[in-house]
Amino acid sequence: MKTVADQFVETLAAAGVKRVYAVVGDTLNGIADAIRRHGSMEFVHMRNEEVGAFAAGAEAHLTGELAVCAGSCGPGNLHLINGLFDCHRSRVPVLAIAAHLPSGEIGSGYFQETHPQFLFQECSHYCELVSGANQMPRVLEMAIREAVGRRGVSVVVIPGDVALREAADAPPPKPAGLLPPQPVVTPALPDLENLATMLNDGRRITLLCGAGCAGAHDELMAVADRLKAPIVHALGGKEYVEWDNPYDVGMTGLIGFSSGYYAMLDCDVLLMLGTDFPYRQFYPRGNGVKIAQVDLRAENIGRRASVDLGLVGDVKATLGALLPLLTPANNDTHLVQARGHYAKARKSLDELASGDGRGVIHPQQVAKALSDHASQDAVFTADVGLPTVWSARYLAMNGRRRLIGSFRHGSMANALGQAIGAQKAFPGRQVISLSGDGGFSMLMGDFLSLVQLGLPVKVCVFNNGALGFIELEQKSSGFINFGTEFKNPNFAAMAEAVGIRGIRLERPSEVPDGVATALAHNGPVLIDAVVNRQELAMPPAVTLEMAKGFTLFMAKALLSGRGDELIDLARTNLWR
Ligand SMILES: Cc1ncc(C[n+]2csc(CCOP(=O)(O)OP(=O)(O)O)c2C)c(N)n1
Ligand SMILES: [Mg+2]
Repeated sequence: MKTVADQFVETLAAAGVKRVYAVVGDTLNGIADAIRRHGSMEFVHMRNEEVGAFAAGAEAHLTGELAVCAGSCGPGNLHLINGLFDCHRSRVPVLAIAAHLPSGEIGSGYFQETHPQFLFQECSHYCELVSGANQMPRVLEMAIREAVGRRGVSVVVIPGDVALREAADAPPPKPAGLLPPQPVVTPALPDLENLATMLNDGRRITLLCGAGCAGAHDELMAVADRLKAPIVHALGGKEYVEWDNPYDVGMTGLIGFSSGYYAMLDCDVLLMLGTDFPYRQFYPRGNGVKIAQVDLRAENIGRRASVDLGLVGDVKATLGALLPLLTPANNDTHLVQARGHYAKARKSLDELASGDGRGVIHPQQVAKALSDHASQDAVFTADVGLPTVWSARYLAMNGRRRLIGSFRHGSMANALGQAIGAQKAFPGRQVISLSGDGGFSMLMGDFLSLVQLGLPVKVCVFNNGALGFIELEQKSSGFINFGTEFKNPNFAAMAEAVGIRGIRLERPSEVPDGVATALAHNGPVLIDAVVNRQELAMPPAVTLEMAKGFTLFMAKALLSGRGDELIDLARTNLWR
């Protein structure tokens, strides 16, 4: 007898799904067994469903194709939620299978009862309960189309017993109808002409580029050249924009650097391309600065900064159509200034990574060493917290390397799961997780999956013994550091104990060889990089508020007998 679960798996296969990241159990057993019997799809046995959702998200991010994760009823699928929020906000196509209670028990306060259709509502485009065999094929097909077409999460909630019923007689899914290709969206000519007029009238034009610039590198270079415009990027745009780019002036935002920050403020026209960069304080305000924005999603336009012109279109097609309407700029002063500023900012950042740590390893040195030694098509994943800062500033992109993080949802503990998904999707590529000690230990169970699944992921733990990013936050807002310290094990020894090569770095002189050896190792590795806890990752501009906060923090630290922390802070940051 063909079951609903069999039909479910056949549809997934027709949509090109190659694996399902999941923790099996009770109400999910039927679907898991159908996957086993179908034979064309891998059931990736995770330790925690949340990690499975991060893994599916990374796979979808890298391939652009549908990826799938699953959890059993109640707590099993609840664990998916945080990872799914990340997938949804990063706009990657992921289908979650939320197995549900036996259908006859729904609403009775049964063991493990939750209401997934409500719980997953906010982190999905589409979330429906399958209540009968005849309903399943259409629900699953609609879920797939929404996830892929609207780029985000769909959730199919399916009671365990419904999955085991006899399948309804439905035509087999047709891949071309299941996965219609994405349209190419170009604004109407009069709107492009308005944009061209604004840009042709500008003298100091800056481009702010985000993840929507994927695939538009050539067009971006041509427009920047025509306008002699510096290019600032948001973190989501880094992997698509930064490389082979003579107009690049770095990143803006809290974790960016000064040249990006000033190129944004010091322009008369800002053109935002495929970016939803959220920090409003970094946008130019007043003084006659004009802002234009191009985005595929109308709802993104004007929601961060008030725009003078908003166009709905994809960046590549829009820039291609815009280019012939632009007159070449005859003055490159703004670009030259911004580039000069960038060279200085880059030099001082590189100096911080030089390895002259006088006893302590500065995390910048480790990040730069990873970038220097990684293969040319490496996939990097970065944990939220300071590892994201080091990744933004020190990982060199080249058009083939990829960088994934939790850049919109901002969840800790993303990097290991994303590395698992990246390595599953690309077994032959080098995958490097830049993990915080907080992030790594938060979902450490799936470190064991590297052995179980045979994945040669390189995990670099930035072991600063603290929730470092939060310590910086606390300092700059006048709080004394509190609730942030870790009593960590020797992570390298721990790795060895579970069958993974461990390399511990305690001195700056050990970093280059240690990183090179780790990356050359033919299997999973953990680098336990014991880095400076008191590292001051300076934002591009220190506001009066931050300066006040910092002064208050210093006063409080002195008064509460924690002057030694201040000495450490000064010793490791000022006297380098
Ligand atoms: C799940 C979750 N909990 C809490 C936070 C708030 N938060 C952001 S960064 C951070 C510290 C991260 O510490 P760690 O992983 O050790 O990295 P570090 O900044 O020390 O390098 C915290 C607690 C979050 N973003 N996500
Ligand atoms: Mg830490």
